[in-house]
This record gives sequence, C-alpha cells and structure tokens, in this order.
Amino acid sequence: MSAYHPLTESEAIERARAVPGVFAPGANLTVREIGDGNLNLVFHIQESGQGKGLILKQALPYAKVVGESWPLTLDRARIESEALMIQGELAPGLAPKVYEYEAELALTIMEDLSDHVIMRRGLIEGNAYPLFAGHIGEFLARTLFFTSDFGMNQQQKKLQTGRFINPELCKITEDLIFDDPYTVSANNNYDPAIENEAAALRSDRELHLEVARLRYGFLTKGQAMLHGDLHTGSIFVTPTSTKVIDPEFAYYGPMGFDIGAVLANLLLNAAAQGGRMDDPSALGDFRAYLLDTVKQVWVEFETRFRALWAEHCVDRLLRESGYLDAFLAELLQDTFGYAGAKMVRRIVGLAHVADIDGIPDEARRNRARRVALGIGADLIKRHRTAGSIGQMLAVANLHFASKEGN
Ligand code: SR1
Ligand code: MG
Repeated sequence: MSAYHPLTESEAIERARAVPGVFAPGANLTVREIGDGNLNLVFHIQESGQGKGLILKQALPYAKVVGESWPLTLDRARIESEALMIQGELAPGLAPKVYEYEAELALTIMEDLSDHVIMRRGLIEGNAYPLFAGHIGEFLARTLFFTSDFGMNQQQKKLQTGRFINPELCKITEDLIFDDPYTVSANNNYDPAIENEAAALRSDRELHLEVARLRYGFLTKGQAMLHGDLHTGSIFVTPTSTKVIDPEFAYYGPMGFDIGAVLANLLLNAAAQGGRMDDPSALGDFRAYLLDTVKQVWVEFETRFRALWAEHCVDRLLRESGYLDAFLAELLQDTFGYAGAKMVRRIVGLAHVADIDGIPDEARRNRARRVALGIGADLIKRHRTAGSIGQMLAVANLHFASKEGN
C-alpha cells in the first residue's frame, strides 16, 4: 500500500526537523498551513526566534479548489520539484532552493521565502517593484532559451520533453483557459451583472477562431519547458528580489504562454486599480508604472534572448541571419494572444484573481471586470497583427478610457 497521506501539522514539523543542516537539534519549531492556492497543502515551519524556516509543499490527490470529486495526479509534485531545480540552475537566484523531494509523499521541501511577499498581494496594496521587469525578463529568457532547440541539444530536449509530459495539469489549462469561457460550462463562475459580456464571449465567432489558434498552439507547440502558471500569485518579491515558485503546470509548450501570463496579471491589476484607488492622480501614476512594467518585461526578455542567441545558439541553421527576428515577431504575437486568454479566464472562468474579486464596491468591481474582459478579448482578436509591445499598452489605455470615462 502506498505510504501517501496528507501530512498533519505535527508530521510536517518532524519531517522538517529531519532535513540536515537547517534547524538546531531539539529546536522549538512552529508550523502554519498557509496554502491559499487551488491545489496543494503548504506548511511553513519556523524555528522560534532564529529567523530560520522551511516550506513543505505537498500535493493532494485532488484539486483543493473543487474537492475530492476532481482527482489529480500526485506526479505533479515530481514535475514541480524537477522544474524548480532546472529553473534554479538556469536562472540562479530567481527560484527557491529545493532541499528535498520525497516521491511517496508527493512532498517538496524548499527554501522559506517569508521575507518576500506574494506579488499579487503587493500590487493590490499599490506597491511598485522597480527591479521586477529585469528579474522576470532574465528568468523568462534563460529558462525558455536553454530548454528550447535554440539552447539545448535537440536529442536531450526530446528526452527532457518526456519528463514533462503533464497531461492532467495541461487538461486543466485546456479546459479552463481555452474552452470553458467560450461556452456554457459548469466550471464557469461569474457575477450575473456581467452576463451580457459573458454571453458575448460565447457568441463571438471571430474570437473563437483566434482562441482556436491559441488553443492549438498550446496543444502542439513544444518550444520550451514552460513554468505553465506564471501569474503574480506564483511570484514572491521584495524591492530587490524576485523568486518564481509553483511550476507544477510545467510542460513543453509555446513560450508566449509564460510571457503572456506575466503581462496578463500586470494588466489585471491595472484594471483592478480603477476600482480600488480613489485619487485619479495616484491611479494614473500606478497604472503608468504597471504599463511601463508590461513594456519593460518584454524589452528585458527580448534583449536577453537576443544576447543568448548570439552567444549560445546550438543550431547552425537557427543562427541564420533573420531567423531570430522572425521568431521573435511571432513570439510577440503569441504573447498578445495568451495574455488575452489569461485575462478572460480570470473573469468568467473557475479561478479568479483577488486583485479584482477583492474590490469592495460592487459596481466598481464589475466595471473592472468589464475593463479586463475588454482588454483580454481585444488582445486575443488582435494578436496576429501585433507588431510592437506598445500596442498592448494602447489596447489597455483604450479600455480604461472607454469604460471608465476618463
Ligand atoms: C483547478 S486549478 C485552477 C487554476 O489554479 C491554478 O493556479 C491554475 O491557474 C489553474 O488553472
Ligand atoms: Mg499554483
């Protein structure tokens, strides 16, 4: 019989105690279960008064957000721990250190990041992270380049692709992002006040055609090892540090899906701030910061990806002059489309974002939802004609102005 069982808090303490070299023998350890995501248990173990800690993340055999009626593979814990280690090697300092992975318990033991905050929470509070664009640009460029056919031996890449076959987690994305929002689905979850907008998503055939293209890209375009769920709840920050966590959705897919996820979540926060900030000048300043960050993430990514290509591209023909420009032009278009799809799903789909759902005033909350849906649907529809990151900012500003009347 399998030894798997969800850990109790006291078992989590004893398991943490057994990690060599972290806590003093006999240390007074405290534990808190802090998992506020959709899928897992997360225990935070601390040594009282010593500033030392560990995180124990344990996969549950079902999706916590729904319950035991939605079974989910424990193999995602292996995928997550392997992805964390690969990302930590490729992008030093930008992922938490993994101490141990225990397959039987689907348990990953990693660095305590409690001196950081979840970026989504920080942005909701109106905090700016000026180094973030450079950090995430570096993370994206290095993890995507070095796991792709540009930066990795192509036979090794095929073998690595096999280790990241992640059908159940991909199916969640295929349903929740690339299907449910565009049909009547029991998974959908939205305020009746936006029924007209939700119905418009279901009847817009032009939109469906573009979503089909993005969906097919997600299903077939195994360009690089993705994080697979790179929203601002998967990123810990301080003013000087960025750590990317939670890559349990990792698989080989289209690079634009990861980049688009980051940009979508910045834009969701920009939409949300219209319902949160009362002072127009503070709102203008914070939105300017967020939109500049959207632009800088792409610029920092592209600059680094180009430099990696110039120095480390392993494929003679992919080094051919002009190829990289064409590749990056298509990647920008994918990024627009995936960013749009990520925005739409957070408004009408199963899993929402606190940026918007936490807006206290109902009318302002639903206005922010309409703004986000408008931006998202436009990015999807326009993705194949996108030619510069500035166009993404223009789409956002258009919807702020037209739906907020300023
Ligand atoms: C059933 S899981 C719902 C969502 O939570 C994760 O963070 C992913 O974004 C997934 O789509
Ligand atoms: Mg997650």
